Amino acid sequence: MTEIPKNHPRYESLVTREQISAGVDKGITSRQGLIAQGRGEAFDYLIGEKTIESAEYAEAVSVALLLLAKKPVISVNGNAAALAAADLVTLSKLTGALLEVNLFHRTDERVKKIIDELKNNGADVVLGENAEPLLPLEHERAKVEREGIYDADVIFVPLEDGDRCKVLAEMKKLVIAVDLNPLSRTAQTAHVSIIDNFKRAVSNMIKMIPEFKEMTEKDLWEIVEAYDNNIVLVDAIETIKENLTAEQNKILGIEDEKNNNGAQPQKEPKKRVRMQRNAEIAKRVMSRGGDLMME
Ligand code: PTJ
Repeated sequence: MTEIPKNHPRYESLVTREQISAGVDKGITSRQGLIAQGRGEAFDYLIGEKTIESAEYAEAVSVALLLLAKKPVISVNGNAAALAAADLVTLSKLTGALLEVNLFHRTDERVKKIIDELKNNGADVVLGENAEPLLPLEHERAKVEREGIYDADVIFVPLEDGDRCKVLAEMKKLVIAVDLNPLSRTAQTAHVSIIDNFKRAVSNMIKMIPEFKEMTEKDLWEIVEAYDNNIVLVDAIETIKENLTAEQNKILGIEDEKNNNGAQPQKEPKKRVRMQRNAEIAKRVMSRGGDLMME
């Protein structure tokens, strides 16, 4: 691995790149995973390389859902394993979710290596080796374990491809996806779309769990039912637009709203309003899945 100096302005991003590249060397990550990471990085750059408020909100709802689920499963691919194997194991232990390896560029060897990686990071059981083509898909992601993804009520899918996300949603499963691209089919098909860097997302979720575990089921359902995924998608796109406008203004020498008479920029209040609207539009996306889980 290339040594990245800690004071490099883009330290986190470069370390992540090294992790993915090391994943390829270990045979965990596919070469295509390098390209996927590049696309993710580009969107992370546009989003500001930080967890935006709406993403944090989606992460909180995801924690609530994983705790409420009867059979939650975390689907692990080559990129997720290279970036955050230890955190995925922690998330699984804290929520009771099963870990299952599910790959687009599937080889038995890579499945085995990812299972070993998760076990080396503390996992007891990892599904994936006995997968059968149970999903109506023409590619290898169709292969899932009956006891795992096939039977799950809530599935957490980092860096998904849009096809499987759609199929899982059609099977009435609740899908939580992490994808930095708010325009991707995955982000637009999932019930909860976390528009955040996968590493930040999982780490944030782990930190939230103790507080959520103190809550009653009723409180958790309230959080879930008040959620509207469209607001999260719109907010991510809005953030990108705002960031691009700020960059444009910088080049044109136009003063930022922030610098005008020291007043706060419009961004925060505007966002708050968008979030508050959320409660009013409650029970649209999530309540459908919620009802299913209550059956
Ligand atoms: O390990 P496999 O064989 O299952 O293959 C995994 C990849 C990721 C290669 C495969 O699923 C794939 O080709 O995915 P896509 O279609 O390139 O989609 C990946 C999505 O994840 C893109 O929309 C990226 O913007 C997004 N992405 C990439 N890196 C990150 C990310 N989102 C969050 N965090 C990241 N670190």
